[in-house]
Parts: sequence; C-alpha cells; structure tokens
Amino acid sequence: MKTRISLIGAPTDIGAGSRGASMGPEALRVADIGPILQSHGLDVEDWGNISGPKNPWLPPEDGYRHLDEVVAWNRAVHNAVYSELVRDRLPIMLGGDHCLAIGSISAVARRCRETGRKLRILWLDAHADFNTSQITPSGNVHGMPVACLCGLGPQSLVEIGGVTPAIQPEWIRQIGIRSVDEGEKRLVHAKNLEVFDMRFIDEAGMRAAMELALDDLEPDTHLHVSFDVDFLDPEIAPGVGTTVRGGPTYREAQLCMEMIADTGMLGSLDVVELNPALDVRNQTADLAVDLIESLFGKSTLMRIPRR
Ligand code: 4U7
Ligand code: MN
Ligand code: MN
Ligand code: MN
Repeated sequence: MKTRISLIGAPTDIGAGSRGASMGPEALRVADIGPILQSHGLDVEDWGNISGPKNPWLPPEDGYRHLDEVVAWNRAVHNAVYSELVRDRLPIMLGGDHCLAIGSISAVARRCRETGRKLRILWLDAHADFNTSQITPSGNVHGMPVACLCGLGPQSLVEIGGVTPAIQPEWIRQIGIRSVDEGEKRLVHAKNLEVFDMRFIDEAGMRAAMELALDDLEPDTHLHVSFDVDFLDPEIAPGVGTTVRGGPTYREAQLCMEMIADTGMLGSLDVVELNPALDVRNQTADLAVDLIESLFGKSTLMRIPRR
C-alpha cells in the first residue's frame, strides 16, 4: 500500500536556548519537502501549522524555562499527531525545537498501547536530551524530552499521553551522541540507555551501530525516528542552535537513513531543531529533505549485480 504521510508544522522555539527554530517548518517547505516526497510516489497531505503561545523569552523558573508554554505546545502536538495515527497515516512533525518530541512520542506510545504494537524509538542527535530540572545546566526543555518521556519530569509534561511513563528507556536507541552534561551522563548510565555515541561509530562504523540499533524489530513494530538536525556534522549542517563538531558525515547519515528505510517499519518522524536564522542559503533544510528522501526509500546508488 502507498505510504500516506501527514505533515504537521509546529513553529516554535519555546524549549530552545536560542531563537529561530520556530521558522523550521517554513524552511522545510521552502526546501520542497512535500512535493519531493510526492515525487517518490508517496501520498502527502500538508496540514499546515498548529499554533500555541508566543515565546516570552524569560529566564528559567524552578529549573524550567517557559514550562506552561511548553506544555501547551506539546498538548497541541500530541493531539495533531494522535489524530493522524488514528487515520492510519504516518505523521511527520516539522519542528520546532526538540521539546516537541514529548508530544509526538506520547501520541505514538498511546496509539501503540491501543493497537498492541511494539514501539522502538531511534533518537538521532548530538545530545542525549536526558536532563531533568535538578541537573539541567540551562533550564531549556529541549534538553529534557527523553527524560520526560521516561517519566522523569513535571507531571504536566509526563502525563500528556494519558499513561505515565509514556515509554520505557529500553525502547530507545540513541545514535550520534557527542555532548552529554555531567549529571545527565550519570542518569543515562543509571537508566541504562542504549547509546551509539560517536566513539562507537568511529570504531565500529555506522553500519554496525545501525545493525545493533535495529536488531530487535518484530513484524508489527512501530518505529519512530526523532531526527534532531544537530545530529549531523556542523560542516554540512550549520543551521542549528546547538552545533557540536564531530558528527556523522553526509555518507554516514545517508547510510543511517537507508538502513532505517530497509526495515520498512518507519511509522512516524520528528524533524526538529532546524534553525533557519543560523543557516546559509537554506542548505541545512535542503540536506534534511535529502536525508528524509532516503529515509523513505530513495536509494542513491544502484546495487552492483552479483553473478
Ligand atoms: B537538543 C544541553 F547544556 N544539554 O540541556 C542543555 F548542553 O534538542 C543542550 O538536543 C541541549 O538540541 C540540546 O541545555 C537540546 C546543554
Ligand atoms: Mn535534541
Ligand atoms: Mn541536539
Ligand atoms: Mn539543538
């Protein structure tokens, strides 16, 4: 059956440490995300943007910056993503900063509970996003979504999908990680998160990392990909607020996407943290769209026939 995709824009930088991720959805549309996916034979509906409170740009309070506004945006994302899943469509949430993955993944987890499907989450990111209000160096909620989804966070955020915690730490595989704060590192170890960090990718290669990350899928597994654009090396992807050097190259990122496509199990996607205010001629948005094409099965090279 033809893959039915729904684009949902969430134009906010409410959880970020710099302004501009709110322009991400429009930059991805300017990079032709919809028409390009359609050109590969996919059925694409673009729902336009959801809305939420403006960014008051205030300092953190009790370890969270803009908690009420972050909750409002995540409820809106949850509702929009959940509706598309119920319609049996594949939602692509166009962020927006990464705090919005609390809403999208809460919705996916809720739908998986209702349909009895196993859930696996690939977290492509330079960062583990496993901070809590006690240990965060910044108070920015985009550094906390994985912890919130695992039940470590304020009641108003952890309960968005109805059941707390939304997910178990064992359901996540993190790829490309290279910046983790001190307290966050202890928590990653304590909760036993599966992390394929850049050291692992340097030593074993992207292929081995992805083989291990994808090794326990079953025929009816729902695979969610949370793609933080700062996963990519900043030399190829400058348009993000929190660059960390030493990320995956163009080819490593392509292989990562192609191996996910090969599973045939992609069920939902976040594209977050793209910051057009920091980009150069929309190149990071263009690159993100190029990689998303591979995620949906465009393979760049022909296979050499074997005799
Ligand atoms: B992103 C940081 F301190 N860890 O918590 C924090 F380094 O969604 C950065 O992955 C978080 O881009 C980055 O503020 C969040 C910082
Ligand atoms: Mn992130
Ligand atoms: Mn990041
Ligand atoms: Mn970031």
